[in-house]
Amino acid sequence: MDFKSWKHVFKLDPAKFIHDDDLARICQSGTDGIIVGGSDDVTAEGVVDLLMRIKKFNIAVVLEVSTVESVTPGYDYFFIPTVLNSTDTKWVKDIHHNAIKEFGDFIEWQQLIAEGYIILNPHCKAAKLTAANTLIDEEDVIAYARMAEHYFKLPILYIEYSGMYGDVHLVAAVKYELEYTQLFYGGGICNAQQAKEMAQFADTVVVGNIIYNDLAEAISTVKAVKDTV
Ligand code: 1GP
Repeated sequence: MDFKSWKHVFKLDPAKFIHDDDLARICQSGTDGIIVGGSDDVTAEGVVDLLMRIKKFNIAVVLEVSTVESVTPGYDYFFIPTVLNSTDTKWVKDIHHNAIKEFGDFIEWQQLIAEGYIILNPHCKAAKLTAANTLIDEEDVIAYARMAEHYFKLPILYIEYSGMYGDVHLVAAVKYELEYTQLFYGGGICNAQQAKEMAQFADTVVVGNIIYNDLAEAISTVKAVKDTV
């Protein structure tokens, strides 16, 4: 169940419909875990409903928290994004501060895992929502990676290209900087070949939207990642 060994995960959006049969195929695909997360229309009902359906399968499940209201018990971990290239401190630490102020006495700290995000697709919803500065070059990204590894000592650094296949050279350059911090890559993976390419460098490959567009291609990414050494 330890996320540190995860090579492949699927990210399911609680605001999107997934048929029971398709969910079963995802959960039984051999993937290492399921992340429940999305930035739009995330409601407590949507999150609970999806969690209950995933819980029928023997698979680790994580809530990637986008709104405090959607937090419910039952997850193996809660991944908490802090957007390193956001220009608004709200998305770096203010929402976090408010939540801890309100719920700090009840938090199971060992279940909380901080994720440093670098959002690099300017057109994705997360970039707009968090006012991410995506006009950054490789040097900037490397500096964020060093900040994550050496300064904040974050357990996870997440290179996020949501909806767009990213720059594999950049992912390779970031990986070169990281030892303790686990590198997640997510964005635009539509087939096994792309999954394999990113798996050469990312510790953990995240596959999202293709689940809803082409389930067979989505499933094919599991073996592609697992076979990459
Ligand atoms: C989104 O990184 C994930 O947060 C996955 O991206 O939906 O583009 O696969 P895609």
